[in-house]
Formats: sequence, C-alpha cells, structure tokens
Amino acid sequence: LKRVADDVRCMPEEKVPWFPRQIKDLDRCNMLITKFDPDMDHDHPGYNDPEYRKRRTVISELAFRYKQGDPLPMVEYTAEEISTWRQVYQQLRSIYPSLACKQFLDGLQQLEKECGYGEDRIPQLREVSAFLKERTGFQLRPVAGLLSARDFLASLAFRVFQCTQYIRHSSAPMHSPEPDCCHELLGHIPMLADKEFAQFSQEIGLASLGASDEDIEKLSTLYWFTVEFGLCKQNGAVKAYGAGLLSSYGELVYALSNEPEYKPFAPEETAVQPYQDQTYQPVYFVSESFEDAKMKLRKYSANIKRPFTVRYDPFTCSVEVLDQP
Ligand code: NLE
Ligand code: FE2
Repeated sequence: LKRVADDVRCMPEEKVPWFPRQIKDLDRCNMLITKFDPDMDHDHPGYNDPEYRKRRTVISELAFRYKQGDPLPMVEYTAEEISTWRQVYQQLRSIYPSLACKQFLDGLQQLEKECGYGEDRIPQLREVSAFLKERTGFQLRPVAGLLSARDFLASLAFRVFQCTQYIRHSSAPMHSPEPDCCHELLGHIPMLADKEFAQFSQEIGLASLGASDEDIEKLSTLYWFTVEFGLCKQNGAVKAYGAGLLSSYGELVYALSNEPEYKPFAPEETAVQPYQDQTYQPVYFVSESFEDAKMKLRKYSANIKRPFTVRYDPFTCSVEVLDQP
C-alpha cells in the first residue's frame, strides 16, 4: 500500500491542472461556455431581439470587469425585466408548497422576510450575498454566463457562488436552457442558506480542485442530477431540491408528473448518465431523503483520487495543498 501511495506521489506536478489557491485567484476562473449565447445561438429566444442582446452585453460587462473584493454590481432592472420576474415568481411560488423540499421552503421564507424577496422587485446580488454570508458564509460573484464545470466547481471550494445577473427573455418565462437571475435567485440561493447544504457544496468544490478532466466530467454530471435536477423523498412524497427544477415552472411540474423516468440516486451510476441541457431531462434521480443524497455525494467526492490533498483555511480564505512531491 505504501508503495502505491509513493508512486502516486511521484506523479509529475505539471500533470495536475492549475487550480485556485486563494480566493482572489477566482478572478482567473472565468472560462465561459458560449453555447447558449443569444448572439450566437440561433435557437435562443433572444436571438432576434437586438434590444435584449444589447442589454445582455451591458450586464455581461459588469461581470467581466468584476474583481474579487469589489462591491457587487447593482443592476437597475427595466419594467419589462421586472414583469418577467413577477411572472416567474408568481407561477413558481404557487406550486412550491406542494413540490419543493422543506429546506428550500425554509430558505425562501427567510429570504422573503429578511432579504426583500417578492414578486415586485428583482433582488440585488449585493444584498443577497450579504444575507448568505451571515447565514452560511457563502458569498456571490457575478458571472457573464454559463461557466466551465472546472471553474464553477472551483469557486465552491471558497464558498463563492458564481451568479448570472441578466434575466431570461420575456417570451420564455417558464424554462430557460441557460442560467439567469431567476435560476440563481430562486433555484440556488434558498438552498445555499441551509448550513449543511452549504458545507456539502464546498466539499464538492474542494474535491474538484486539480482533479482530472474525467473526474471533473463525472463530478459535474453528479452535480447536474443532484444540485440542479435532484429529487428526494420527504414524508412519503417525492419533492424537488434541484435548482434547475425550482427555477422552471414547466420542468418542475413535468419532473413530478410521473411522466419521466425515475431512477434511484446512486453516485457511481448517476455520474455516467448522459444528460442534455436544451430541454427537460428524460430521467431524474430520486434519493431516499435529502440527507441521503448529501451523504452519498459527499462520500463519492471524498473518494476522488488525487496525488495530494487539500484543506481550506477559513482564516485566510485559501486552500492549503498537502502531500505534494
Ligand atoms: N432550466 C432552468 C430554468 O429554466 O430556470 C435553468 C437551468 C440552468 C442549468
Ligand atoms: Fe445552476
């Protein structure tokens, strides 16, 4: 056993992909995936709307210019944007009580009480970030669009959640193939206000640092079927805890309609399940409980092999790397 460990340890360091060691290194974790860009994707609902595309460019600029530690940019949303938000909020809010998991409902209730959540205005990342920081130590960072899995997961290691700030096109409020502020604010933020969920999100992030491309692919597939599209049993009923479901009226209803295929959540199998990101998922993974999903995913990510180990130092917000050659 010793010998194996030594062999692994002698792996040349240049084989390990670069990863952030300090929170300010996240300024370099900004590799965007442009497949849903309204300027390039002909099927994007905003492709034929020059006003929308211009607006996206303006909001993207805020994210491109952002450096770690800057105050989060404020966006003055237009009446049309607020009306899209209102529609999304009203529709989803009416079905959350019967379809969302308890942790989500608790988080949302706190946000409505203490962070100005409601249908009349789009919450600003700055206030939401301050709210989360007090609850779970998570903070937000603006991002211009869909990030590479490696960069997105790496930021979680520092309890940083990368958030888009633009809103989906007004013609398609019920589902968006790409993240937008409805997805972040309604799907992710209530879950990130839960202490245990926050802890577990950071663990996935730490497991991803310097991992091989193959492991990143598996980890992001797992992330997809849990944090984004996960279902769990709760008091004898199946509920949603995935953010991609909780921000899409269309898919939330569909996912719990008994129409799609359901499989029990088992990390080894889930990690290699092919997925698509244009429309609703053909299959969802159901865990025995929210805690069960968390525990299994945690165990899986802790077992990812790397020739070193990492430890997060909360005092300096940096990652210590141990056992390097
Ligand atoms: N389909 C989700 C929504 O409509 O909000 C977004 C998913 C982003 C991965
Ligand atoms: Fe997401």
